[in-house]
Amino acid sequence: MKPRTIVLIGTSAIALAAIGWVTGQAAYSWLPPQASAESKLIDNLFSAMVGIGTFILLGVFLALAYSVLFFRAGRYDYTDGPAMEGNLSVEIIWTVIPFILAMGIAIYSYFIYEQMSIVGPMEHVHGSAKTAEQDPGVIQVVARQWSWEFYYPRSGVTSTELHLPNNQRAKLVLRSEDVLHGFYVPAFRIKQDIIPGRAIDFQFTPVQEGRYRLRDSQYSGTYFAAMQTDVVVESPESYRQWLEEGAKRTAKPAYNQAFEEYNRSSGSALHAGWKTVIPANPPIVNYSFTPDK
Ligand SMILES: [Cu+2]
Repeated sequence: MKPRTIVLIGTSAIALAAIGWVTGQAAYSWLPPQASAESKLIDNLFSAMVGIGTFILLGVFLALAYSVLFFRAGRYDYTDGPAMEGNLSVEIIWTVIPFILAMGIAIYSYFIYEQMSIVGPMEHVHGSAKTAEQDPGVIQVVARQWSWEFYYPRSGVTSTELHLPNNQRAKLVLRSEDVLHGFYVPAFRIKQDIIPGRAIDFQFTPVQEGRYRLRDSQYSGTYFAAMQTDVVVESPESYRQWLEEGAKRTAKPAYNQAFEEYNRSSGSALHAGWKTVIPANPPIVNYSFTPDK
């Protein structure tokens, strides 16, 4: 290879690496606030992958542009290009580099997976979940078509809004009474599918006080989009007060968008007569989530 080509490739690689790094840094701002310890880890991985992706994308575009600009056929040249049967060094390069990149991303992801101390699939469903069920400090979560219910065993409080103390490990046991649902909080960058008939142990650490949206990440039927609520992360002191206050409140049926919409629509004259899943009755709780907070 001519020294000029080597210099050209070298400088463009450095320039692309710089652009990749800058884009990777910018990627942090594309995501919701980092409200959990897990979100910081995930964002680092996301940023690294955006940076590598940018480097590869621009590298390919640059190679294409360079070839089109400097190696295109003359105006009236309709001959075929030289037949190329393969080039071992080029093939080794374009095999080894992606291999190293893929291995690097895989190892880094596993490293983050470990740091998030996600429990393994079998332990997840059988081992610790059993113990978590008996632990009064663990919040019991029940998903139904189409509502979330949270039960705090130690205080006996029930709510359709999830409250958590800041900077403390949140321990939940997730259950579904009907179909697959997904416990998904974008601000925490965590998602856990909930399987009917299984108690799934789930943990994470909120690190920023605030109100964040919990959505159902599974298509669990007609009103799955209405299966949303808020996660409120507050100081341990106001969390304690919230529980204390809750234990004194009379439990009553919670606000439930799916239930309301279904009853409103089933009253209307326009009825296609299609069979549909009737929403579960709103849970009877001390605290009810309302969307306008
Ligand atoms: Cu659902």
